[in-house]
Amino acid sequence: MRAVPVLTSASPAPRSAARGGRTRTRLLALALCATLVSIGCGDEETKGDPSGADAGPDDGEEEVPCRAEYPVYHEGITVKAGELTVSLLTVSPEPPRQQTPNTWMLEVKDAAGAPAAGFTIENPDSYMPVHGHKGKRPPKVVPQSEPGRVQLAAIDFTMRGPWQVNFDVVPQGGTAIPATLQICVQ
Ligand SMILES: [Cu+2]
Repeated sequence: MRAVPVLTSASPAPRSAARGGRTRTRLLALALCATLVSIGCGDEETKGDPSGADAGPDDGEEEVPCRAEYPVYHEGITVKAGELTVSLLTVSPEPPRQQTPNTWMLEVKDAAGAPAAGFTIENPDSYMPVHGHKGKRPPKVVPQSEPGRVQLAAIDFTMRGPWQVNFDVVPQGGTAIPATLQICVQ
């Protein structure tokens, strides 16, 4: 049994376990950089603290360029949620911007292409997958009088780069369907 404490003290396992999620995120970001050969990524290794001593959820995170699946806002960005289709009608500011409240208008249509009725949008949030952090606070859902429309207000993006806006679409009498809009924040 003498070997056990020796192994424990010599092993980095406890530290790794405590920071597992963050380490995975950092590795993912580095892997993306390696495949993209993109600018700015090299800084992660030199400037970033490999011991992971950064204090906050996005303090000291390097900017990451947007890949093709994170488009700059344009007309026609949609996501399916079961039978329903959610379109991103307008964004303000345009393009979406960091560190300011963003307001998005969504339009939800049914399978026949008509404005959907009786649905709700719930649990909205903004999330930056490459760093594994959210915005400072979740957006607000603002119901609209026009059929099929709902506004997401005060969407928070803490930095530039590829972001997701996630929410549940709950059809009338149905169960929640998770949906994600991916967009490049300027
Ligand atoms: Cu970030």
